[in-house]
Amino acid sequence: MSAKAYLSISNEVKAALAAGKPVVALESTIITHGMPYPQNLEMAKNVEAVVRKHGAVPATIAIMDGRFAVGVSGDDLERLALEGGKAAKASRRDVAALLVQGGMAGTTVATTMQIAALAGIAIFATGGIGGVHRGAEDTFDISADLEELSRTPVAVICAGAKSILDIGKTLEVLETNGVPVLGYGTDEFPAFWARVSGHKVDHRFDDVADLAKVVALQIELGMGGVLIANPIPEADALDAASIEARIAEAIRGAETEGVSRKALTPFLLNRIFELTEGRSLKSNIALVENNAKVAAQIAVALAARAQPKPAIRRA
Ligand code: PSU
Ligand code: MN
Repeated sequence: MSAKAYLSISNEVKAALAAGKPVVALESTIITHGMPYPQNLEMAKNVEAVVRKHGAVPATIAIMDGRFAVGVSGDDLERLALEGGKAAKASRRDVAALLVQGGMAGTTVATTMQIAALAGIAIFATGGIGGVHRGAEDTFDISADLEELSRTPVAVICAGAKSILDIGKTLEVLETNGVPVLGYGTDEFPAFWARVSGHKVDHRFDDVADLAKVVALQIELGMGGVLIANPIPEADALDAASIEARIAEAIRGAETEGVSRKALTPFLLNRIFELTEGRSLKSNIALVENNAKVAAQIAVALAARAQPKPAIRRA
């Protein structure tokens, strides 16, 4: 049985894919482990609306009842959002076990990429990717997202990486993995809540049609994924110095409480939301919506071209 046997694609997404219409994949760890209820559900619905407004069909991806669900909506979306951190967090290594257990899981960037590729979706919007954690020289904590980007033919539109990570090391690993890091309207790789990080992207593009060309070519060449960095809108950005102090405090808390491995990112996100009294959450939602808009525009540009045919497609 192939991995495709586990796919459950909604009728709307299936019809859009069959007709070559633009589709944008959306992840779900951001729903289960990235934000509290009910803001997570509201965010998920708003992001889908943004994708539609810009001419594409949204496909929220999760593991539901032991299946790869593509186009999660309605009651299922509500169930996932309510379950929150009690649901599993599915990275690549968890997938087979979770399918066997038949449960519900938020899919990380890595797993959402895998499932999107399986379904034939090339464009995926998220908030921030996982990466190399600060202190990784001791902990070895490097997100599986970075490896997935090197092998799975999907373009991920993000607002960079949070500085809960070591952004310099994250970019080094992406370089080692051969992942193109493109800036949309920026020379700098953004730092999630801040528009700048002090680190450059590999290539800057100011036109979504050009980004679509690069994505199509990367996929045609069978060279894996693409990371597109789209800075948070100016009006929603937070003051870099004050957020940095909160991040440092959250990391100290994780160390004191001995939080590590897959629990670390959700712990830090939650602490930072508390420490900023929700301001970080508001910005987080704004940047995801902004990424959904750009992803939809790229998907529209890509659909206007010949459909990319992946040279290699692996689950
Ligand atoms: N970074 C964020 N918000 C998030 C995540 C990362 O700013 O919600 C989620 C994404 O789903 C990402 C995952 O793929 O956390 C990375 O987890 P880990 O570091 O355990 O690989
Ligand atoms: Mn990790």
